[in-house]
Amino acid sequence: MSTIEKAEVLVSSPGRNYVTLRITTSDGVTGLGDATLNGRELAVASYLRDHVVPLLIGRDPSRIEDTWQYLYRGGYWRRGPVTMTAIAAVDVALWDIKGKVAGLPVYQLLGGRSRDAVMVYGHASGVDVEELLNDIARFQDAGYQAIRAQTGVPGLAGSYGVRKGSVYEPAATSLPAEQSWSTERYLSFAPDYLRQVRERFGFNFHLLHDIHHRLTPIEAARFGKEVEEVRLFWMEDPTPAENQESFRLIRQHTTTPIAVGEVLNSIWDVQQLITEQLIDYVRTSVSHSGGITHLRRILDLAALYQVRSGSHGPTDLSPVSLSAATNIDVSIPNFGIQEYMAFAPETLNVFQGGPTFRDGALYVSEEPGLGVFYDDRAAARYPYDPKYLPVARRLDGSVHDW
Ligand code: EZ4
Ligand code: CO
Repeated sequence: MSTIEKAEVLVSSPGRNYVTLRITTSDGVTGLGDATLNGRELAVASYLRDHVVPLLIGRDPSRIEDTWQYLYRGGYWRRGPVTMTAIAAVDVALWDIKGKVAGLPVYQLLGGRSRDAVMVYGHASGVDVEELLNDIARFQDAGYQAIRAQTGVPGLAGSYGVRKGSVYEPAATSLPAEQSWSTERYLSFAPDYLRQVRERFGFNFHLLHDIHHRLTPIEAARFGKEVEEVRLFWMEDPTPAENQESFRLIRQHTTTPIAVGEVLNSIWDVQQLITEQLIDYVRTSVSHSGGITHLRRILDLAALYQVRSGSHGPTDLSPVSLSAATNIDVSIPNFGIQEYMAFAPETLNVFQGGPTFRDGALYVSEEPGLGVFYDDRAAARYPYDPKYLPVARRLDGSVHDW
């Protein structure tokens, strides 16, 4: 029997910080898992190194479900981003190994293809509306069929989702940067700029918008109602989702579709959102929600309630995660859309292979497993560089959801 011989936790910063788990079997097969948790990287690295790797040595790498249950139930302390990201890294690495052993890409092990292309959405942004409109034109020229639009709110310092230069990275400072927030200013500005986007570019593409947990349920209801004429593909994270039932209030007021889940980690975190049909897209990701094994379970539950996938996929999820996500996206019946941001060139020096982007879509790798290779020599040039996500404060100085 083949056994797990080695599990290495690799921390590097090629363009941004990544934590990667590499499992090697006694037959010399390696598998990669992404363990990156933006701004809290070393907590997951320690969880793996100190508490998970010792349990993996000598185990049968083919027993993916059993290993998942062993780490989840066996840890006693359940759920949460650190635990679920660590379990995800192990799970994804074992799927990678299983694919390589079988000589098949992972999607073949998940039932094969349901579609040829994986529609993605890109992030258009600008410090003001004019810059945003120019950016949307650029994304359309690059072939995107779905575009997320974010811009700065006049009078507020710093904005969520506005790119500086060619790469968007909100975790950019050695201590958390502070941004300001005013719900009143946002609500009187955002519906109007989304209307301007439709006036300029029409309705022949999918338009998305991320509220990033900033509104109360009744404010989100008002926003959703006001933008109905804009026909958003979705409004994302309209309100924090710890209280799943609060989405009922939003639903009672608006037909604007809702996407939630990038900060959630388990099927129980989205259970009520799904079973009560309070959302339209679930954004739990392969790396922050327990890996391929658990995300598939979430998406199967979602399919029963006509909730579709919309996996989180910014660059703080590594190319290993993007490959795993794409393998799920091509295979499931209830695929919705995949978030996608181009990686920095340094990232692609270290993580080689994975899906390819063409005409607004991702095409899955046909290599056995996930098809991503981690280049240790290249990684050695990019040591870990601690960075934090910003915090948001209201105009009276109190802390708001970032
Ligand atoms: O802010 O992943 O929809 N995408 C997002 C992301 C998150 C980052 C935080 O690390 O909301 O841009
Ligand atoms: Co988001």
